[in-house]
Amino acid sequence: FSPNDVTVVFFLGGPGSGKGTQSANLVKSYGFTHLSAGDLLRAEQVRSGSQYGDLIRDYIREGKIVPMEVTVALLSNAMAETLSTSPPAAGTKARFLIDGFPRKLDQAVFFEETVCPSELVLFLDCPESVMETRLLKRGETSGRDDDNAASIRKRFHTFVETSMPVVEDFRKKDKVVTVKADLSPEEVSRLVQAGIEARGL
Ligand code: UP5
Ligand code: MG
Repeated sequence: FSPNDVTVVFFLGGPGSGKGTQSANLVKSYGFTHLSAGDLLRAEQVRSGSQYGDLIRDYIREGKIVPMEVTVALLSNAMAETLSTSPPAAGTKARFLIDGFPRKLDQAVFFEETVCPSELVLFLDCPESVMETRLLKRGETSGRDDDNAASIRKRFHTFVETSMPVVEDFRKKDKVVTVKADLSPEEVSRLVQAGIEARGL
């Protein structure tokens, strides 16, 4: 597909900041197609015949970032699939909310050069203590391999060291809308919507 056919918004924020929760609202209110890089990786991990299953499981449990060739292929395939099954009306673009990607500077560059430049970056800003409480609670029932104290610590470390520089880089380009995320889901949702509308999306 051509970059001219799509609008891409990156949705970033630490582990447990609420990206998945808020994405559901944005799909309803703004007609985005939600693509969570983590969800796509978890689906690929359990897909029978995948050559990447073991690799993805190990990376996720260690809170490390899966090599970008895998993630970018999953994302661009999902975008192509959406465009072919439900093409946008003539004269309009398909809108994609890409949740949890890019997590490393070179991934941002690679995606924007080979797939499509982003229009906007939404960043959920949340203290680690709040995210930790949420993830430990979710871990009681989520079944996610990385919702345990040891993996959570590693995810936070990777986020600070490797993923925040992506946000800072987009900030320099004035592409980032930062939203305070340690509020109720409803309050965060209102702030996210206000941020999106202020940017005319
Ligand atoms: N919750 C949400 N909002 C709340 C609120 N306002 N108040 C109170 N509670 C709130 O929320 C987390 C929990 O908090 C839920 O129980 C929710 O009800 C509650 P959620 O909306 O799921 O937050 P989210 O930010 O989506 O958290 P998630 O755990 O999905 O974030 P991660 O970024 O850690 O996970 P992701 O799935 O994106 O990635 C997992 C791993 O995959 C990475 O660590 C990495 O190993 C790998 N990965 C890559 O390698 N490359 C990629 O590009 C992407 C992922
Ligand atoms: Mg998520």
